[in-house]
Amino acid sequence: MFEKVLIANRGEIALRIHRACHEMGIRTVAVHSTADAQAMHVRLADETVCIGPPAARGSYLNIPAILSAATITGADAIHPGLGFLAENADFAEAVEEHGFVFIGPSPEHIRLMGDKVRAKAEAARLGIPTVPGSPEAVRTIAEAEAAAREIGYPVLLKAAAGGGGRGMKLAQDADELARVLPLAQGEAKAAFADDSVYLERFLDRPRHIEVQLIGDGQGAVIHLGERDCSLQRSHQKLLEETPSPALQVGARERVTALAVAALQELGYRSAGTIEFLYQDGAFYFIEMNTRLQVEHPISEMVSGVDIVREQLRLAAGEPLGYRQSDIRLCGHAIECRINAESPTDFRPSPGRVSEYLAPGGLGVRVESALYQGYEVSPFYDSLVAKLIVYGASREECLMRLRRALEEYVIGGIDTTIPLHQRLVEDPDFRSGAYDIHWLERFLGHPG
Ligand code: MV4
Repeated sequence: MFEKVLIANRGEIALRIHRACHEMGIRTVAVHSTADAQAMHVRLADETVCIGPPAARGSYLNIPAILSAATITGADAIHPGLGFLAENADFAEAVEEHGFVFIGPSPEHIRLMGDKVRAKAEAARLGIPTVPGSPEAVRTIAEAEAAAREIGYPVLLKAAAGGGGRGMKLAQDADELARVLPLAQGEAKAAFADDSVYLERFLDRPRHIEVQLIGDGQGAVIHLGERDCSLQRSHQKLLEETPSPALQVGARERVTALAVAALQELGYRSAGTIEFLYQDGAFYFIEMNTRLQVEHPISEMVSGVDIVREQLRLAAGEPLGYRQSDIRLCGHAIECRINAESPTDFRPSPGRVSEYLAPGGLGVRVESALYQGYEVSPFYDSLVAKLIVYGASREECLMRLRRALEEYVIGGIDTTIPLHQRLVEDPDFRSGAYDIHWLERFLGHPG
């Protein structure tokens, strides 16, 4: 096993990785920007290296600075966390070329899944159903219209280099398609330096269901069930739960079996997630994430598997060592993302945390790097805490969630806690009857 791991991240996820390392007797190196000198991930680590200025481009995205920090501290391996460099295949390659282990999948798998057109073709080849669409990027209006006639309107234009929903455009008919194609290409070019866009049939009220997978790159792959991530606003997830209240046992078995078989065929190593849209009883592949995800703790709560420990073990070359039948998915878990934002208009709310009291008790887990006196920086993502609650049933989980939200005190900044409190009282949410558009309507009817 590794002796020393450099954690190329910040905030709650850097703490999460530090904790997994220390439980395994691995020493940690924190890297940080000048804005994060007082951050919790820096305070807990065994060694720290300042790698640059507050703006992430010069620090958490600064590949030479991170590799230098690994060299001077004598780290064996680098964990990228999530966001920042976690799905940058060039970074994974550079880490390996410099003689460190990259704690994640192979650079080839990261690169494959980063190209949404290639990823979709690969998914289809691996037997995963995909949304009907253009098999390749469309360049001209004539090409786009021909593809749309095959698919049927309405169609959605998506950036090939994109993901996460940025730059998507909807077209109801050929006229609208001709109008939005250049807009979509322009936005794709600006956001991803690649103007390739492709078309898909538009699904009007799907749920977002994703399957958590772990492979050892030696043929063994297991799943930890699905997560329902349909509660989103502007492609930012607000709350996730597992199991999905929308899936019957048969549908769950179908989608997890498909996902496991695909990653076996790929020879995938490390943790990964396959995302699906689910509508009218059918699943459609949309993307694969080749990283640890923000919402991974809910899968840990129902499975008992420490996903970060598994990433570390597998990166060190250990085999998985257990089978699907050794995993029992039990109970229900919900994660609330708590952002330093106004709960009404979502404007960022950086500043000093004047008071901090985290909830506790049976079935309650808090993943956060906050402490009393900490200054929430305006430079980074506004996620400041994740409240994860476990219950034997969804009912029990909701009771406990309401109680934990009521206990949580974060003073001095605005947070989205009041929004979550409103959500847990809503009859639609409580019944589990929501799709990806439900939250926007809920937010449109305050109080
Ligand atoms: C779609 C879709 C409807 N039809 N594809 C948004 C993020 C990206 N990963 C895929 N996304 C979507 N793709 C087809 N063919 C609707 C969305 C979508 C969405 C998906 C998951 C969760 C929230 C969403 C919010 C708006 C749109």
